[in-house]
Amino acid sequence: MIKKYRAGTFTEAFQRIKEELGPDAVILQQQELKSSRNPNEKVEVTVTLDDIAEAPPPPSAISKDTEKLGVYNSKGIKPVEWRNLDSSPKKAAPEPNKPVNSDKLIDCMENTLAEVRRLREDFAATRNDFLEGVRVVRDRIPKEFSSIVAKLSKNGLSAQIVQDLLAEVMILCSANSRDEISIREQMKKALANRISIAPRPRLRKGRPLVQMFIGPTGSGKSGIISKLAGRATITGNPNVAIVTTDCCRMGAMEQMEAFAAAADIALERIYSPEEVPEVFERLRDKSLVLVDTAGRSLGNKEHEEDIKAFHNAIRPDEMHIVLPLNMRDSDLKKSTEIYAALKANRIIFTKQDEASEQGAMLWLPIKFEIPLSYIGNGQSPDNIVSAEKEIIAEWLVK
Ligand SMILES: Nc1nc2c(ncn2[C@@H]2O[C@H](COP(=O)(O)OP(=O)(O)O)[C@@H](O)[C@H]2O)c(=O)[nH]1
Ligand SMILES: [Mg+2]
Repeated sequence: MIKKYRAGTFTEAFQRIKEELGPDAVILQQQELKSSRNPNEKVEVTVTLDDIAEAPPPPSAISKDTEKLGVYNSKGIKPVEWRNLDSSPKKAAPEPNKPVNSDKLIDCMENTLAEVRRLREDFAATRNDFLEGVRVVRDRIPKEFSSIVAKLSKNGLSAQIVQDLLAEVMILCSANSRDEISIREQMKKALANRISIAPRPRLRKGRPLVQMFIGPTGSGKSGIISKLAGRATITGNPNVAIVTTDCCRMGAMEQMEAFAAAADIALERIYSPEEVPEVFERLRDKSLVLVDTAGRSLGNKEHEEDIKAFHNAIRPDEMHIVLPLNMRDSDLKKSTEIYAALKANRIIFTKQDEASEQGAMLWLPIKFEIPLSYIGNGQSPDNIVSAEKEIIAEWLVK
């Protein structure tokens, strides 16, 4: 039920509503009448008794000039002060689409700024605590171990890995055998236990072992291939062939052709995956086939698709990612992520001789669960080593 009450003042109207409908009346709307023919009707109040959900306060709680009736909106209940509305100043209801009050906006911005300042102070305090923690940890390292810890940190191994290694070595080196040589030897053992090495490739009869090499431009792929081919012929296996898919880049082909001719090694060029079966049919009697590829900038999707297509056609026994050890850690991670997705299952580091940090030889294979196969350590044809735990551990403690 909806009812409208007209009166000279809101007080009169509310008085009548209270008398007729009692405290359960719900005010839906109240308005001043702009043009009324009856001079005694200046206001109009619309009420209902329908959607009451909460009992109003008991009559004893109603004071004379602040009488609390239930004043509700249609969605819920809002007890409001039942005042003499004619005498109290009217509060303007917020109008939709009206610009936000600029004082409120300034208040809001000041609060946000205060919060940002507080967060900045919290962050500075946390950072100081952290640095203090690092200093305390360093100070707590027995001084006999500080030199080896400094070497590992200089080689780019994280504090967490170093701490882990140190914990093991401290247990292995009893208090009376903590001389520099013993600590170094125990550390090398702890490192060697963690270095991940791929099984040695095995040549077999009837079908060549196929090794494919991928990696960024200039990482040393062709260099590794010529070193491996040279090493195979020198150690008595002349039955080696090189296949290259890097046929378009200026100078790349000429370089490989010159090497193959000088070393008397068979060289095949493959321009598209469709040519793979025919070329590999010709190489059926070889014992080792080394596949060179072109390198491109990171994230080149076309290049990734090419590698996938060649990989699917060749189906190599081993897929090696060739990475220069002097690359930044973040780039090593990005490259490995991309090439691991292209089914790489071996890591080769080149330019070991030029790298100021050797730590990636430990953490990268662990992080991606891809073992190391070879290390290139110079530009001469014999600057290649099959990855060996002891050799790498030695580099890491230098
Ligand atoms: N110092 C050093 N230079 C290397 C090594 N491996 C490759 N290089 C050099 O890196 C450059 C690029 O090598 P290359 O094999 O053509 O890279 P590719 O583009 O991946 O085939 C050449 O100048 C190589 O001599 C290495 O182990 N040590
Ligand atoms: Mg090359």
